[in-house]
Amino acid sequence: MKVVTGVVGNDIHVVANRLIDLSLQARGFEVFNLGVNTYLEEFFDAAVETGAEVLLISSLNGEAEGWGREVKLLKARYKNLDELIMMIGGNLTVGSGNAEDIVPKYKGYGFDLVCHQVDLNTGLDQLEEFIAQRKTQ
Ligand code: B12
Repeated sequence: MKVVTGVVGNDIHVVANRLIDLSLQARGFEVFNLGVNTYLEEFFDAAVETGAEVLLISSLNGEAEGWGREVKLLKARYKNLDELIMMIGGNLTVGSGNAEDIVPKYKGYGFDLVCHQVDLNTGLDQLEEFIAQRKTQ
């Protein structure tokens, strides 16, 4: 299964991005890693170009909260992305914040899976469960 990943916006925190790339590969995914400083348009362009089934976005400095609001509007401009599984994780707000508030907000932005300050492997387990459930539907 193909996954496009990267760190959204003007965010240069690269360590988790490298770990995500390696961990996805270890789980058998084909990874297209756009790295840090990636804009939303670039994610959607890459999803179309590669035919990816999953878009996995990281945000570590918290600026995804700004970008997130544009997700639905932008995605609607692309054809054939209705089935794209949308996942986001890292530090999803600036400063402190709790998952009870943050998760519904990002689901409203159009993400299927939201992992605020969740360990990477726990998040990737959730992704695999989500994919398995979708296959049975
Ligand atoms: C190293 C670091 C830097 C380095 C980055 C070097 C580099 N090129 O990577 C430098 C010094 C450059 C830096 C700069 C800044 N940083 Co900094 N940085 C850190 C620090 C100390 C460690 C980050 C790291 O690499 N951790 C190791 C990795 C493995 O862990 P992680 O990033 O947390 O990722 C884990 C999880 O989040 C998860 N994960 C990540 N993405 C995803 C996605 C999914 C889907 C899932 C499931 C899980 C997942 O997986 C990882 C493993 O479990 C953190 C504080 C900390 N202790 O975490 C601050 C921190 C991330 N930085 C912060 C800030 C504010 C900045 C600056 C804005 C500071 C400034 N005023 O200039 C700038 C931002 C610049 C920019 N344009 O982005 C804040 C962000 C706070 C927020 N969100 O509100 C933090 C949390 C520090 C703090 N407590 O204030 N930083």
